[in-house]
Amino acid sequence: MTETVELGEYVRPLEGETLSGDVVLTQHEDTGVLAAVIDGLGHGPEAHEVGVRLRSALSHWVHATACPEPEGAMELLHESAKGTRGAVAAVAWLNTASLEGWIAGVGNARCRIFGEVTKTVEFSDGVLGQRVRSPRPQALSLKPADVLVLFSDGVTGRFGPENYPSLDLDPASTIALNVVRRFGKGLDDASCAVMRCK
Ligand SMILES: [Mn+2]
Repeated sequence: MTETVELGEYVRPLEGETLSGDVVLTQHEDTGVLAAVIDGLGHGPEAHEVGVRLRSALSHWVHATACPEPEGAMELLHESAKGTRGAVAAVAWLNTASLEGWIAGVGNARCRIFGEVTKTVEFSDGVLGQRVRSPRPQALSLKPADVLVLFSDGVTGRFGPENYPSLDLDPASTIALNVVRRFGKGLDDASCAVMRCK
């Protein structure tokens, strides 16, 4: 089967930590692909534990759900984060045949789409497991060669195509690595998940 969407991810823990509070998920399913960046509050092992818990819940959910919807994803993450220190997250789902899907998130994780124009999606304030305003998911409609990037607040929000001219030439895993290496702040866990349409 020819993949129409390539996935990539990269996580760099805060310097001095071996475990990252940022945890990333990229997953192929029969009808589409899911990518998520989950940022457990704080740093180190406890934050990592929250991130892993939410990643696991999201991974099982998307595998078991015929038609994943953003409300379901955010509700699942919120419920799964209860009793933990909390997290923020950005999630994207894309149907691999139509290149349509959605983006949803809570808190300061972000989404940027590089295509004919560069578009940034930000999410409303909140903490999964504690308080979440009704997320306003956004519809996603991509074209071949578009690149969608999810990243945590450990990555500076300011980079644009001019800062990464070879972005549309690189494989998804290289894009994720470069976004963290070039635009990571260094004072926080930093992570990136990438969907690259072919
Ligand atoms: Mn962070």
